[in-house]
Amino acid sequence: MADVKAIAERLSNEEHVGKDTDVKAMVEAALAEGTDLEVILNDGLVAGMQVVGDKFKNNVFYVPEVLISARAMNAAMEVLAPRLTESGHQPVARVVIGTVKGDLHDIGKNLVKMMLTGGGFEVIDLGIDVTPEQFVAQAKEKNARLVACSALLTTTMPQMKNVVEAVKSAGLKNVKVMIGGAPVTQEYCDEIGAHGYAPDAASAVELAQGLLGK
Ligand code: B1M
Repeated sequence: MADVKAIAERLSNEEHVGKDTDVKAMVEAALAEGTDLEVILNDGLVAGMQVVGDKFKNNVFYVPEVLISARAMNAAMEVLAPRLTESGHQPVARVVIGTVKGDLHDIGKNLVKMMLTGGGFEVIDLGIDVTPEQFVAQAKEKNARLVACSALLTTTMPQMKNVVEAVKSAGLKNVKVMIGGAPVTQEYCDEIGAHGYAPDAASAVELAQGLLGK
């Protein structure tokens, strides 16, 4: 039986960060040995990304290390994802993510996307400059449970309020709106009636899980 904990360790250990080919090869080896797909995903990749998230929160890792670990996870997911799909595996939930209208900053949004993916969510990335209508249309079409909005400018933050209102007007009662970005605060979240705010990418995963009761 493959040692999937070694996959988590390779993803999140400071000495090994960046060895994306190693992580992919370890997942391939675990698959070849017939290791359960969910075990590889949850005890290997998701567990590893959780450690990465904790290290990021505690300033052990910075943005480059998180991006490198996430790249390794993505490389491994290329091998694992088709097998999971074949086996009928369901993601934790589907999330539609984007940077709001008028805003072109995407580094933080991409980190949140990668951490959510590492947390077992299926993330549909709408990119930057996303209108409230696009968030709603994609949430409906993809049957998403979460709409995740990022904003880095004080001038574009009000677009988050427009997203909250658009989701409400569309009658998407099961869809939660979560927000984040450097100028965004819990106070602002409460003011516009969004369901949740996370200050960083690791907290975004906990928030997403909490909002869906996972
Ligand atoms: Co611009 N920019 N920028 N910029 N930029 C800022 C944001 C600014 C603070 C710089 C400054 O003046 N000191 C300032 C905003 C001021 C304000 O509004 N109060 C600013 C400005 C003014 C501008 C322009 C208007 C400049 C101009 O053209 N005159 C212009 C606007 C363009 C536009 O969007 N329409 C502009 C352009 C750019 C670049 C294109 C050059 C580039 C963006 C490149 C890119 O993203 N692909 C850029 C950059 C890089 C920055 C800074 C330097 C860095 C932002 C960043 O990536 N941080 C920034 C100054 C700074 O922050 N020091 C600045 C790293 C990233 C990991 O952090 O995005 O905060 P962050 O994400 C964190 C959390 O916030 C959180 O998790 C992430 C990881 O922990 N998070 C979420 C983010 N989204 C979340 C969503 C969640 C939950 C958590 O749930 C959904």
